[in-house]
Amino acid sequence: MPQLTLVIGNKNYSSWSLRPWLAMREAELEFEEIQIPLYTPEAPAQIRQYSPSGKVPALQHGDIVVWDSLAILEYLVEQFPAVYWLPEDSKSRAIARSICAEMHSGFTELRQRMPMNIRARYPGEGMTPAVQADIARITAIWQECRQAYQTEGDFLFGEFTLADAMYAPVVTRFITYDVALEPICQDYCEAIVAVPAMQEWIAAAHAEPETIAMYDLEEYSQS
Ligand SMILES: N[C@@H](CCC(=O)N[C@@H](CS)C(=O)NCC(=O)O)C(=O)O
Repeated sequence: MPQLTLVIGNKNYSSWSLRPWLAMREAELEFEEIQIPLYTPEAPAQIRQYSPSGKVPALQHGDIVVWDSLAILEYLVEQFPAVYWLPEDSKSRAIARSICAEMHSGFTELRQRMPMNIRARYPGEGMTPAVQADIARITAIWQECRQAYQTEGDFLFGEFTLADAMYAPVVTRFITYDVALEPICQDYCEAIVAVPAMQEWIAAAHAEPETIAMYDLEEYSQS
């Protein structure tokens, strides 16, 4: 089996990197990790060594390179069919794929105004009517899924799937910006944070020395 290598950015800031990393960890795949601190003078050239788009994440599998988080997840589903990546029945799979795609292409206001910054706490920052609308849609998705699958486990479709990996960075944003949630969504956030691989990523984010000034609001910084 060819070697798997995932190229990622800073664990504190790189939400797109977290998604495939978490999915691969939960799937118990063995992989090497290459980490490139983002937005340094050297970063663009370093990233282009691995990723034609100049963005992370990128996955190397032998002589195959896949870039862009959603393409990486699709590739993993194809290459490792024994892993429980998605719910089994067609209707649930259709919903799971749709909400993964909706995350990938949408929620731009939330992503821009509440960037992932795991070790920071910025209560109330970033909230606008458009962000509120993104949050309302995300929490509607979560509520619908949790209500439908709550007897099967703690995640969106009961067992952990790619949908949970896609929404995990939203969970960290809700913590950083102290977004008030209904209990059902709060419980879901707690379930995501409790995933051992998520704990590992969060601890690594706290241990990283690098900072990215545009994502750190000095007045609230705890460091
Ligand atoms: N659509 C891409 C987005 C990738 C992306 O924007 N990655 C950011 C880090 S989270 C990046 O590489 N930024 C570095 C840069 O733009 O120079 C995906 O889903 O992977």
